[in-house]
Amino acid sequence: MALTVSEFERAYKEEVLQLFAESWQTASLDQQFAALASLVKRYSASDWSQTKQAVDHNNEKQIYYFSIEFLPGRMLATNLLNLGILTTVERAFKEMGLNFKRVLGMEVDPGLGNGGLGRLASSFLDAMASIGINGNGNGLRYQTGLFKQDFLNGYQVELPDDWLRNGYVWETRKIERAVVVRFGGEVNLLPSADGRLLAQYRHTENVLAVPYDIPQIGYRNGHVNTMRLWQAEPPAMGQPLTVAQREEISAISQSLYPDDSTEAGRRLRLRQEYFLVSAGLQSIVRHYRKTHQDFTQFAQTVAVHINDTHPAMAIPELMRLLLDEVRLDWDSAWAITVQVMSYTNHTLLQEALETWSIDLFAPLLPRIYQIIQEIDHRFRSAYHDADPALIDSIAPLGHNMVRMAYLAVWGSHAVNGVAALHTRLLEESVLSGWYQLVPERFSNQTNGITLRRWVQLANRPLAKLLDKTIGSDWRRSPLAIEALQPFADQPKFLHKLAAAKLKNKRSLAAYVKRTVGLSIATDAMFDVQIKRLHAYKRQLLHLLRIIDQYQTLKAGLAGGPKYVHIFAAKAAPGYYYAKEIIKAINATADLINHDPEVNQQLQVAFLPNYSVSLAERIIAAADVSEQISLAGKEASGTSNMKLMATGAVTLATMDGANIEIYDAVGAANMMTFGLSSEQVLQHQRNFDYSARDLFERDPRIHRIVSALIDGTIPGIEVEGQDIYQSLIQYNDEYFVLADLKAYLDAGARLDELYLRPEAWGKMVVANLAASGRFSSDLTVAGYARDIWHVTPENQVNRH
Ligand code: 26V
Repeated sequence: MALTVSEFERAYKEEVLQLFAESWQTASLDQQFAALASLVKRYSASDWSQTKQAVDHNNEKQIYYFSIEFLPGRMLATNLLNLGILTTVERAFKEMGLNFKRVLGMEVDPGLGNGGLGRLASSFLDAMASIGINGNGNGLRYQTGLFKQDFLNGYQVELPDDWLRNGYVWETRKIERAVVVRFGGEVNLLPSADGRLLAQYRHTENVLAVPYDIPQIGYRNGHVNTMRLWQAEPPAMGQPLTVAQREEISAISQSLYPDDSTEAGRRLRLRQEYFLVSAGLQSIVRHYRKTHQDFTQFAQTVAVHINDTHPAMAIPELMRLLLDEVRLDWDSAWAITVQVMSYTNHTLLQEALETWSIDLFAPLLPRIYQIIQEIDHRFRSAYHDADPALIDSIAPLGHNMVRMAYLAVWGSHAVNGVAALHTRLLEESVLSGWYQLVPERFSNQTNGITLRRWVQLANRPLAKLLDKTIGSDWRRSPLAIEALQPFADQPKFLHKLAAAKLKNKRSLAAYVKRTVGLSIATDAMFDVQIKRLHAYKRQLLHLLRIIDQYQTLKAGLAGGPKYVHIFAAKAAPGYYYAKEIIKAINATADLINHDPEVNQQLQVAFLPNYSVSLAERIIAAADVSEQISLAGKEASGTSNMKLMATGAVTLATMDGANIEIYDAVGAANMMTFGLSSEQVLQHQRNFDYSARDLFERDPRIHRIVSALIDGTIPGIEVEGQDIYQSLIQYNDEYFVLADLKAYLDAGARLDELYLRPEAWGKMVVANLAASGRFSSDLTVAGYARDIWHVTPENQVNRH
């Protein structure tokens, strides 16, 4: 939009006055934020309304991205950038003598997700708006988000995230769009006048689903989509409810599950999933009916994307609506459902694949269960001449369970994995039976990231340098950054690049000092591992390398660059082992940071409360990106992409999207090591891996691992012992010791390169130049073409 600095200043001052009866000079930072955000919302309102009108008027297809998690991050800077008024507003704030950065910092960072899956959902919403697709988010408005993490004596403590305390400026409550979601009770199928059975519900628990809409502003294209979050409330009318009944209802949107794996509270989780799905689909069907007489156009105008299996009940729920409310026959309803639905799988880990026991499922969702039985029955009959053992092993119902992934594949016309290796492994293992049956449904759509957030906003020194060096096309066309490649050989440019990195390191160092009181050396290599804490992600492997570095320094064998190891990671509250690793890292950090014999060379900072906004601070400052999961376990990873896009060099196993980064940058510009997924599989099949052998035979490994139990690291008597046992006694499930030697060697090679600034700079440039392909704009363009069958208004191409 067009806006001059003085126009904006006038509007802003008036906004402060109107909202708070306060002059702009005396407004608090909170008030400054609220006024600016409310102006931005106003600026986007007409585009928002016009986008919605155009969709209906032209009967355009809409994508609904169903996800139990979203991690949007702070939205003010993004919205200003996407409206095209960021620099205008910055200038105005400067002129008024106000601190723009601090105002941005006043915004809450909604933690409505756990990690990569939720962040991906939000990056897709940004991308859909930005390439001009009508794509809406459908999620839950959790009252409390993911816990806030703090450390007490090195242990993780969890604090509630009361993110709505001061209201959420971007949302609008739409009570007139509320729908009722029903649970439990009984269903009777009664004969009706049309000769078909009519589902009659009795004694159901009725929950009011109230939508809150948030605008999702496209990048400088006037396109504004909607993220809709549902809140569960007791209905205003009907039977009076007891306090306990009301609480059971509110509990549905009360809090985000901090772990997808715990047994506790499974019923509540199932209620959350159905609530999300039923509310979303009811509102889609209701909206469609406003402009259509029949359902012949439904699949041409609606696509529902199922983000992991959590919303897979969208399949039977749409069937329910089409059968019971629209009164279509089964075959028509099923044909529409399959055309509408598509499903992304996000994990190969068996323990994370969702199943529901029928004992739990059937009483809670009786009609949905009936429909799933029918789906299962018809699936089995459709393949009656196929191998019965195969069909039995992949049917939606089996072993007294509803198997959500299988239901999702059968009810969708498209299924995808999130990186090339992940998709291949899905086809070969987790979903191999399905791949045999319906191979044409499978495709790969490698994940992507919102480069605008991570580079344009979170790395201003780099963004400025890019503008000066190759012009500003890269801001709109992600692949335009390839023009940077020739500068890999220009020492002057490399010098500027290093200066930009140093600036980011200084900002991060100031933050580290402020928050954990540690002064980190900004002339050190910043070696970063940021992601959820999971055994398979192997933060432990990183810790063992730090112990090795410590022991080397203590032995008086210096050499190598200065290091600052930076961690950020939350552990699920019930994940005991992950919490022990956190304690072990914190204890090691304490030891190292306080030892004057080593702390000039080596430091370790574990920053509490990893979140989107903390990631924005860390990533810009990173030199090395640790992506060291056991091969075959990390579906994709996305911090790997964010870090390479900011010029960090990746130290990685051949896992997930690391492989695609490797393909993009070439062997010379990334450091890979370790077992391949095939080798891991082979060891698992042959039972020929012995961690104890490695420990006993390799003196270096022996020395490193022993530090966990011999008192070297004070304060981890219990944790050190447990971790040691997991490696030696229980034979190291995640092959940490198997990869340790290769990891140390790869690290040493990286050290040598770091000590040669020109060689390092060259690698950095190669990474930056190759980063464009990981834009989620391109990823989403792939979904649009292969899965949703829509054409973006703004053309973006991957190749
Ligand atoms: C994994 C595990 C592992 C063991 C115990 C419990 C548990 C629960 C959930 C999960 C993963 C759930 C799905 C998920 O978040 N997948 C992540 O999706 C990202 C976006 O596609 C992808 O980059 C990550 O590699 C993938 O882990």
